[in-house]
Amino acid sequence: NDKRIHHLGLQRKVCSAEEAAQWINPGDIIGTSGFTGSGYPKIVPGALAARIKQAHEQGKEFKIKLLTGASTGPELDGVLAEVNGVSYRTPFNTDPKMRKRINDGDTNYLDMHLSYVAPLYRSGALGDMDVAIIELSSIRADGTLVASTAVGNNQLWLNSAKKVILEVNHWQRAELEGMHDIWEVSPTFPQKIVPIVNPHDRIGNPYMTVDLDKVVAIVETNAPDRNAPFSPSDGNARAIAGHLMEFFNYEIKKGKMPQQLLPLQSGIGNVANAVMEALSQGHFENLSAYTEVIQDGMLSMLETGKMRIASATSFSLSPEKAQYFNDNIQKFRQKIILRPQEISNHPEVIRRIGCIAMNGAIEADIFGNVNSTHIMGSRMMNGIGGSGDFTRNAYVSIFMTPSLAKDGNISSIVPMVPRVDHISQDVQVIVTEQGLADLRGLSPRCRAKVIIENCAHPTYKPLLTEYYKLGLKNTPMQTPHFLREALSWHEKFVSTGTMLPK
Ligand code: 0RQ
Repeated sequence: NDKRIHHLGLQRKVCSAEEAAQWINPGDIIGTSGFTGSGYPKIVPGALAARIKQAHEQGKEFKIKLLTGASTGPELDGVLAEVNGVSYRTPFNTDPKMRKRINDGDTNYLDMHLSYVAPLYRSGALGDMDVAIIELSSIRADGTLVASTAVGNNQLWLNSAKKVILEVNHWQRAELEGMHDIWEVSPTFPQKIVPIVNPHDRIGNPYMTVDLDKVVAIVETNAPDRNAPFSPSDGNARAIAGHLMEFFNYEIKKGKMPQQLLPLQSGIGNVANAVMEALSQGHFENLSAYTEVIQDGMLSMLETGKMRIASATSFSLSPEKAQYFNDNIQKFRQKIILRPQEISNHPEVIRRIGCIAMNGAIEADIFGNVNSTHIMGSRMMNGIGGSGDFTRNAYVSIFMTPSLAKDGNISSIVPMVPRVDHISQDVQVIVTEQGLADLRGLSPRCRAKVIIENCAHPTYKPLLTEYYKLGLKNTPMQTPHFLREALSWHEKFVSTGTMLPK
């Protein structure tokens, strides 16, 4: 009685996941829904993985190219990585099995800004899509489609693919209908202005469209989103959140930010969630978010009224909060807008509305260059995700990281980062549990002093100061470095397991 497919013609396309997966051929470019563990297809990828496994056992080649919104879950990236079924993956991944394939060289991975996926696809650089697999919460009587908990690149994939497979997921609430805002940029230049001035502005339709003749299969599922639990916020995360609250209060006092702050963008993870918790307990009112993902902390603030509106492209919730959202969706329907990722992360809008960007970093160097993606310069962690979309264009760009990693054997503040994802010109504030460095307006030499003084752990502070002095002695120029030692901390960690001297 939970009928979700209201279009008579499409009802006749319902089949099993195994039948649906037969439409996919070796070498196909597949575009799926899914963004940070939400809204990805749950069962057709498993059936495809079984086919790939069988083909490999018979000595046949079978790999596909996989384009998504962002990270998905074990039932998509996980199962396909397990059978070594993906030759090319873009734009973002957090699945451990897929990460291993990427780092082992089995899967070519293009890590890129999430707002750039659609423009790059339209340019032809990513090839022509063969099959789209899109999770929905329902199909309306007129054949238009209601997305589930992620919008991502869905509409573009639906427009572009030669064949479309739909997964209608009964675990997703039918009441998601009305929460999406689907608006497409013009495919040619000059593009239309994106008419969003406030996070609450709705500019498009609540449904997606598809050429019904392209729909080859529809599968019904009842499976939860991945929804990884958060690690409870620890002392470091709370200290980072505390420094940030102080910073916001100071900006308000100076009259540089309004009492309700500016629209927040917040990355994923333990620290981001602790910041949301701190905001929910603080004195701020009427907050808003123009962000990529809605996490637990934001949902709580929307419920208590601390936050009035959140615009994003998907959810990234713990299992408990996801269940809570499903059980109480009426409370949230008017307060959440889910947009295509090209719009949720659009530089034009981010600049116009003046976001506060808050993202995690793996490490930063003493001049404020940030590495978000590669461990020790080579091993891919996740990818840049949307952090660059927001960082370059926000009103203020903040990076957060504990000052130590791996039991203190790694300093997150280093002489030189072996990988730059966010150049120093884009990085305005760095905050660790030790303190906050407001780098706005500072030259490299001044940045180095503030970062070492405010952000480095006491264990590494003297070593960083020593390095900086060596730099001043050897190359007393705009950006003093001592090249022979610039990456020696990383080299030492790789060969001895610690950045600390003996
Ligand atoms: O390793 O998993 O082996 O334990 O890196 O570190 O401290 O748990 O931090 O979960 O906040 O992730 C940058 C990866 C931080 C994330 C990054 C090791 C550490 C651990 C994770 P283990 P933590 P977080 C919106 C914006 C890019 C995308 C983005 C990220 C693991 O924030 O992916 O911002 N950002 N998107 O031990 C070596 C160091 C280290 C280190 C930490 N200095 N050296 N290893 N680690 N610091 C969302 C989307 O775009 C979708």
